[in-house]
Amino acid sequence: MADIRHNWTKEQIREIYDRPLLSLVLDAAIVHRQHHVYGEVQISSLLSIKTGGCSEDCAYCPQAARFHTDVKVHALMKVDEVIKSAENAKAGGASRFCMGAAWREVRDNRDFDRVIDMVKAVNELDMEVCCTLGMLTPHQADRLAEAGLYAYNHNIDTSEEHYGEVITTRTYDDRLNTLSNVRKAGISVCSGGIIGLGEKDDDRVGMLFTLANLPQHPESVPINVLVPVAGTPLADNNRVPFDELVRMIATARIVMPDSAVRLSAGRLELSIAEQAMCFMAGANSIFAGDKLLTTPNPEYNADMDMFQTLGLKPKAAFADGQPKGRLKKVEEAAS
Ligand code: SAM
Ligand code: DTB
Ligand code: SF4
Repeated sequence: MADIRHNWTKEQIREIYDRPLLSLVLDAAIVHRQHHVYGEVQISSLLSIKTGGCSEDCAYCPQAARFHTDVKVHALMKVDEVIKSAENAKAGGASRFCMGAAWREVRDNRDFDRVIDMVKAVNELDMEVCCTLGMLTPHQADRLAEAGLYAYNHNIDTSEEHYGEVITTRTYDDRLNTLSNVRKAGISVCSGGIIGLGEKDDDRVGMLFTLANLPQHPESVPINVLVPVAGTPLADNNRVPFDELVRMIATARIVMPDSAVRLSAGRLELSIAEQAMCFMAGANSIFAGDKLLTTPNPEYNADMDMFQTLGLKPKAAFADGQPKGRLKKVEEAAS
């Protein structure tokens, strides 16, 4: 088994990232096989519970109010609509249900109370409940944990150095602070980023450096390929060549051996052969269903055909040893 390390240097990560592609994939596949059930893939389903009109300026995002995109603003959904959607996702084989809101941060108001009700209701369905709602205070993280939230997604997106080129309305430290609040509340952490934002290879390495040196690795690391959306500042960015995605996934797998590495946004542009290489390089989680938050994703049946072809199988909910309900609160765990 590979050591779980939190003292990676950028040079060590860069050396891995630069290995000849097939050697890198083989190295990652070995780590993957030692730390995970090879061929088992976690399936998450996404639902945008509050869409568009966001006050932030994330240059990639179709939901930022300041960019003129085709996204229609939609207020927070009703609890029963969300339950129906979660039931459909479960019937389709998803073990995790992730609810996303186009918010800069959570506010302590009736909308948050309603999200808490959604979390409780989806938890009752015996699915792993996940949310991505923007920045959280310690108290808000605690309320979510009490309601049965299993995981919280909050991406650092890129390196600390490149962050200001992409987002100016919040800082890298704001992101890290929320991740720390989530961790302390005993919620499983999901954090990764996007490639194709105009970053250099060193920024990709820098992003993995930040994640891999957190006091505890995120349980889940989504690697998104930019979905360029008309009206956003990054709409005309060059497409990321698939070998660079494979490199990123393989490097994430090697530096965070126990984490689930999620092949996230951007799958619609990848062939089955290209996705197969990502799975071989250590990806063991996907978003399934024909929509991400606002952009399209492969059809569910097409994904199941791909699973059949590649000999992959969906992972059951709560199969990684984390029981339903919150992880031990950090201060409790330490005492
Ligand atoms: N507003 C919350 C936040 O920013 O944390 C939650 C929703 S936000 C849409 C969730 C994540 O989606 C972002 O952190 C970003 O990594 C990803 N994302 C947004 N737009 C994207 C795009 N066009 N392509 C790829 N990933 C994208
Ligand atoms: C993540 O890392 N990727 C998902 C999820 N976490 C919330 C979001 C991808 C969004 C892609 C653009 C869209 O559909 O709006
Ligand atoms: Fe808002 Fe999240 Fe989109 Fe940024 S990524 S504009 S915070 S919805």
